[in-house]
Amino acid sequence: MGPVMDTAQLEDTEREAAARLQAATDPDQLRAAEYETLGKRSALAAFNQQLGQLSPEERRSTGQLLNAARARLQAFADARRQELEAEARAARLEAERLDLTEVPPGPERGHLNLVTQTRDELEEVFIGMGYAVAEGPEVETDWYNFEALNIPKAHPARSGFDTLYVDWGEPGSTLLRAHTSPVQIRVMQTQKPPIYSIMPGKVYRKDTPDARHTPSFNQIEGLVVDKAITFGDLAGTIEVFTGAYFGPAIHSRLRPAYFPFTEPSAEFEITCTICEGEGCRTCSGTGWIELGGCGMVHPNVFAAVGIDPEEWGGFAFGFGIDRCAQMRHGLSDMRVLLDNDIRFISQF
Ligand code: 2NM
Repeated sequence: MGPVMDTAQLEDTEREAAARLQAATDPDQLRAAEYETLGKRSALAAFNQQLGQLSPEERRSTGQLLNAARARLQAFADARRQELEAEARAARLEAERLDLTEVPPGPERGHLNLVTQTRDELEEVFIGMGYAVAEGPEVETDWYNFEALNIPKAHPARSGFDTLYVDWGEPGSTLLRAHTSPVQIRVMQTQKPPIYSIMPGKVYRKDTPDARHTPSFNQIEGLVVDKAITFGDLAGTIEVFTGAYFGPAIHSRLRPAYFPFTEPSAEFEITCTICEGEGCRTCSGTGWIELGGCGMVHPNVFAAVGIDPEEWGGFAFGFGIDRCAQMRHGLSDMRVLLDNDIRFISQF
């Protein structure tokens, strides 16, 4: 007869096996620990091999003890596996997490370009006065850019000196718009009066860049078509817009001028924003700075778009967005607006 099994030793073995399983920190380690504690070469298996040396009664009761210990250890190992797999899954999710709402903080954050900010602010002023905002193509036809605007065939602007023509269709038929007035023509063709609209956008001229000119710049033109519109309405509109954008210290005045598309026509000046009217180098001591042009819509323009000039009247005006930004911020050289130099851009 062999030795009677030492149940205290079995308890120790079970405790050690449980500690070994608990010590595993990932599923691979757990598999190794299971092999060591429950496998063929484990201390537990060694107990099983001793069973054969026992009497039949002892074998039954000891066998039950061993089976119960094995079942508890296996259950413990299974629970530990679930725990470790859940931890591994949570760690992987955390590592792979992407925060799509993240916004880089502080000065690294981008913003709208100065010209866009200026355009948005000017649009707000006119929207506040009841105007709609219209847009149109930057590549235009001779008809929309010149003909419909009552600009004669012999006008110097129609020579290749000022206008950037595009190599498309008949020579001289297609061009980069030199003003946003073609959009006003398109609005009058497609909408019935009353019309209160502004047309902001890029325009192109064959200019060599210098401190005061860039070959592409931004313009806003405005158009009103309604009954009983007077020159006084035009002057009042320009005065209100000037004060709303530049501030209550800045006023406007009109000076007679000539444009083919308006009659009568005027250039408008505003109080010099540098000296507020005192007279300085920027305004050549006059206290005034020229900003744009305006006038009452010419009957020939109304005729081109099929609006009856006996029934409807209107005024139009135009000015540079870039020039507004220049005067608000004291820019001495317009070319900085196209340079894309981050040292300039990030100041606004
Ligand atoms: C200006 C100055 C004066 C103008 C006129 C028209 C139209 F389509 F009604 F004939 N559009 N824009 C106009 C008038 C533009 O810009 C300096």
